[in-house]
Amino acid sequence: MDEAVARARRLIETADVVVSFSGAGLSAESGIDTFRDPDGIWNTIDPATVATPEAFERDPQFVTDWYAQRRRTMRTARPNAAHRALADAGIVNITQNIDGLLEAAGATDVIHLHGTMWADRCHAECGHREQIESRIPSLRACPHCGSWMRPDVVLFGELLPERAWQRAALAALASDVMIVIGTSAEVYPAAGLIDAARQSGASIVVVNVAGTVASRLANVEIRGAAGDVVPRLFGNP
Ligand code: BV8
Ligand code: ZN
Repeated sequence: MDEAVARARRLIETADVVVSFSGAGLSAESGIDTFRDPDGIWNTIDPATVATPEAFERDPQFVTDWYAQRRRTMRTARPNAAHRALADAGIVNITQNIDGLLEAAGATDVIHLHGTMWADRCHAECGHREQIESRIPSLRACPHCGSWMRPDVVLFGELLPERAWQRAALAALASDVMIVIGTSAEVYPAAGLIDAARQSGASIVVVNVAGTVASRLANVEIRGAAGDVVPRLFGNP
């Protein structure tokens, strides 16, 4: 691993623009379940029953309760050393994660491709949105239009937030190095940013405990846990 870390550090230190692209593996060491690992979320529940607009319309109470249980877990989670290193690096952090741990670590430029757990929005998209502070809400009607309120996350089959997508695409295309951390790179269009960055000349550094479809795009692949590896990419022990 040391040789790969040294190569990755040279790429990062000589780059003008470095961005990160992260998935659930970035937060695994903070105690938040991933999706496609053997003990992952999608191995315990079918995403078609909780993570699609049809599932929500079919049973809004069930989906709301499922997200409430994930919010309770996420609320106790703390940033790990990888979140802190990315925050301290002052780079653009593109993430698929909805847990807010990069901001909790002090990151100021985080692009959320799949939304956030810490807000609810109107399912009918009337524009009403509410921050979730402490109390985790139960199912309730939108006070503006009477539709249902639901987590402000991107469900399967839903479009990604336009502005976030544009910002992420520009950042990926402008990058000299993209550090791909803790993602299976199987969910589109988000995962397409890795190849887009590579096609526009970026070097790809992949940090993962296992091989993924992103492995074939990597200039440097480092097998290891994000909390161990990412601080070392920025010169921390
Ligand atoms: C879209 C909800 C356009 C939020 C998620 C059929 C019908 C409709 C759409 C599709 C279809 N077929 C394909 C699609 C497109 C679909 C898609 O890509 N599906 C895939 C699965 C084939 N995409 C969409 O639907 C997207 N929208 O396309 O809109 C459109 C619109 C209308 C009509 C047609 C098209 C929306 C995608 C967003 C879906 N939302 N979840 C939530 O509750 O969280 S998906 C879910 O996957 C999360 O968002 C997550 O962010 C995302 C990616 O997963 P990862 O983060 O990579 O996590 P994973 O567990 O997979 O991997 C973890 C990795 O970490 C592993 O590699 C592991 O080895 C590693 N790891 C573990 N521990 C560590 C570690 N690494 C380092 N250190 C560690 N300690
Ligand atoms: Zn509404």
